[in-house]
Amino acid sequence: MTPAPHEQQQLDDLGFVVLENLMGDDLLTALRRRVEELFVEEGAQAGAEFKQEPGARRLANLMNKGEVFQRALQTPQLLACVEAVLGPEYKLSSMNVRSANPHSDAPQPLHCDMGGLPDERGPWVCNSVWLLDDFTPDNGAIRVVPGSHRWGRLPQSELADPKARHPQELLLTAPAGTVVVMNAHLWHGGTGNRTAQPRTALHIFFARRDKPQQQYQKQLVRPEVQAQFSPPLRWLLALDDPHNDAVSREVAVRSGFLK
Ligand SMILES: O=C(O)CCC(=O)C(=O)O
Repeated sequence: MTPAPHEQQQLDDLGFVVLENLMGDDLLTALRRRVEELFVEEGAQAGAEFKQEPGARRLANLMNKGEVFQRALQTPQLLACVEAVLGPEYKLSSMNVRSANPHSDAPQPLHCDMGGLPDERGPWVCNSVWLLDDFTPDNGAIRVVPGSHRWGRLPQSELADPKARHPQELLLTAPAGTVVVMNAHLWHGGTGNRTAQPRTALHIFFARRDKPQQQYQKQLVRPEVQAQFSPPLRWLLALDDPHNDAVSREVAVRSGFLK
């Protein structure tokens, strides 16, 4: 499968594409239910395998935590867009939830994921933001600076205040069920949630296969869960890839996630 020509063009020119109603009602309902269950089950530990953030609830390591996440990862239109950004040699880097708390005013700074610029082979990170709630002008929708994935510069080295409004930024508002796929060298960040309700998104994050995973899946996903994965899922998680073992283990140790 390949993206429609207008989707490909948006990914190339703007750095993102908005896929409305990609989830369908069943998947949206199942994702919401499982995410809320996990927040209850994990309590204060939620997100601890990766990071916790003031002003937002987080979950991490979701390939370990339910079949519904496996289903989301294997959505053909998603993978077609990821391949359009990274080429055919890509893999899952991490799968997390970020839920901006009610009345959490502070925006995230504009950033590129993994703090990285494209290298001589091109882009190496691609993110997808799964809207589990409507994203509205007030509830912490994600902002993006269209075209910035091509600038070859990082916001933290260019901007006096990466948290401030950028003159070219666009706020991505869309209904729950939408998936935004972006070249993750695009300058982006969550905004403040000025409403009384949380604003929840699932992030399915991909890397080019030569780069490290943000979360080393082979170490994080329990062996009994891995044993049930189909060959395409094993490929997506790079479970049988010695190069991934070398690069992702090293990063996991350096970050303190693996001793
Ligand atoms: O969920 C969001 O609003 C975007 C979060 C994001 O860009 C990040 O945590 O790196």
